[in-house]
Amino acid sequence: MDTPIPNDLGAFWMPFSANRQFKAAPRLLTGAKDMHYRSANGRKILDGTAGLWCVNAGHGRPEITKAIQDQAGEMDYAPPFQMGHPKAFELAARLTAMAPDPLNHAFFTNSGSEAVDTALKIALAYHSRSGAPGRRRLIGRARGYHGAGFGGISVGGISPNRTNFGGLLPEVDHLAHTHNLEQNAFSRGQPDWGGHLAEELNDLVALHGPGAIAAVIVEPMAGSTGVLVPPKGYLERLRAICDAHGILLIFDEVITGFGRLGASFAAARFGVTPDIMTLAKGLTNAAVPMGAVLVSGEIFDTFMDGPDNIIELFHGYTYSSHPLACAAGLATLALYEKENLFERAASLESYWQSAVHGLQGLENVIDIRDIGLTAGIEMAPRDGAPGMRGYEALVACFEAGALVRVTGDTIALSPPLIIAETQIDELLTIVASAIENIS
Ligand code: PXG
Repeated sequence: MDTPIPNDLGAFWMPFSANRQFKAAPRLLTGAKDMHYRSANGRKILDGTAGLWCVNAGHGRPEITKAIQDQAGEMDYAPPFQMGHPKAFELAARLTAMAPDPLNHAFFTNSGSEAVDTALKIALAYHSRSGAPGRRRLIGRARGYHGAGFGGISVGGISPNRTNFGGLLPEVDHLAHTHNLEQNAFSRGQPDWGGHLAEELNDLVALHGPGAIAAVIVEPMAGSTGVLVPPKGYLERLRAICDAHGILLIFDEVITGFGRLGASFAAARFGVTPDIMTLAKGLTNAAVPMGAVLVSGEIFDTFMDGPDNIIELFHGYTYSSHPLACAAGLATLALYEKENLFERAASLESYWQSAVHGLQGLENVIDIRDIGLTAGIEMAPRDGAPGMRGYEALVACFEAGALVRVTGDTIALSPPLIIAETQIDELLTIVASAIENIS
């Protein structure tokens, strides 16, 4: 029997959505298991986006469900300020054990946006406390997405996310993005061209002086603006320039963490370790909201120098390290390990790459890019109607039984890491026929 559809969609102000367009023709999801959603009218929808880049272990995993249920029965909530509960410490220990050295300490938040704001505040406070209070400038990158908080939209580089919201944070600059169709269209994996773009950071150091920049924040692979894969040598160069000038490097791994790129983190895949890392999404397989900020021992220790009875960082949230989120996180990390899901993603990468690049040659497709289990398939915008081809592709895929994500006219794919090769074929067949049917 079909699940009843709510008859009044008016009250809910939907986030990052065209509310009126959606409510005129709603796409409601009412169930999820493994690789599939179920729509309100009972159709099975293949999940090509792991929800929103977050359900890395697939939907409805019983181990995670049970851990959340058990925790809810045992203790629903514990205050995180001046109190603790065991799973928070356990999760921090497990998470930092997975992360590259020296990222040895974890601060918990409830979302990626909060993780980013937390990371920026930690970076500023670190310099303040280590004798360099003049380091207040934050550097983001064009086309970067770092969540929806004021910190995140200030360092973020997506214009509609920034306009209408006042003056934002002062003392922010942006590096150029690395997307270049002329040089890099249809690159497989990391593009050859563009490593030199990191040198712009040197220009900003020269402009503002050697002691002005606190931190640089980048997504190692920019997800939201359409899977922008770092050019060869780019991240390495950023790291070297940061080191040369005492600038903290922050990797926003909200999307790239937890196996998405075929390794625990992008830092491990690319062999470049940041000083601070932001996480969310796959941390709990998205079953309970949670984010985290990992910091190096040196940063943490800088805060541990005053009297023992003084709070070291005046920052935190009511739901930091919420017991249900910690339970979900522990079960999720255990599942990743038990099923070797990061290795599985790595071993699927070449099959995935061939499948997505198989769409080259379709009408209007001007670029295909990939890394790990992600892909961006970019279509030329229709004259006078940018974004319409993308939206029509989303609707056509949904009607044909696949969930994809679009940003502008780029289709972004990021399936759960449990996807089978036959399901990769099915997903790409649906995407190809959607593109073929769009004028
Ligand atoms: N950083 C990055 C790199 C993200 O991708 C956030 C921070 C913010 O996380 P929260 O949990 O506050 O949403 C994100 C979120 C998309 C899309 O369509 C991506 C995100 C959110 C919404 C849509 O690509 N990523």
